[in-house]
Amino acid sequence: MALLAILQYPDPRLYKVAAAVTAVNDDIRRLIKDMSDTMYAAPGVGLAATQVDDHRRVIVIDISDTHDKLQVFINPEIIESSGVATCEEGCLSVPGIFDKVERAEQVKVRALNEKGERFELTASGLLAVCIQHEMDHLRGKVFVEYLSPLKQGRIKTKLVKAQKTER
Ligand code: K1U
Ligand code: ZN
Repeated sequence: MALLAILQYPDPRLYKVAAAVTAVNDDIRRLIKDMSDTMYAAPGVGLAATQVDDHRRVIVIDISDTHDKLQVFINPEIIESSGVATCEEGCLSVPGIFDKVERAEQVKVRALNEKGERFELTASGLLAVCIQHEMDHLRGKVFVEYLSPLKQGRIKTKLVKAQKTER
């Protein structure tokens, strides 16, 4: 089992835009395994490759209580969205910070699975929130950027201070 280091906000590498995966091969499957081990150990319900400093379009999500319903999204695209919902979000790259974010209530996603097969899925509730949150990571966006500049400044100050005392 390989646990990967999770980048902490405001690390500039979190702002990189991920590139499309060109072949779903053993290298990508190793990344998926390492990312899922890292997500379960954190613990979290999702993880984007960006957060482990790998800038390819790969997401893992498991919103089950039993940790046995891993969902893998390679090169995800939202092809339909509807409604508006506000949900309290957290992020493994922004430890200890939770705040409300408004997003689409339902999304239809097209992606590849770990075998390289194309699939489409319609999601609502926590899964829809998680998909949108992780897809934001792939385009270099962290959820705190939806908050006011005042809150963003406070969060940045708090986390930079915490990271200095950790060293
Ligand atoms: O992207 C990430 O850092 C993962 C993030 C996903 C997420 C959760 C909730 C709303 C939006 C996005 C997390 O997993 S934060 C940790 C968390 O929410 C959690 C941890 C353990 C059990 C249940 C939830
Ligand atoms: Zn996150």
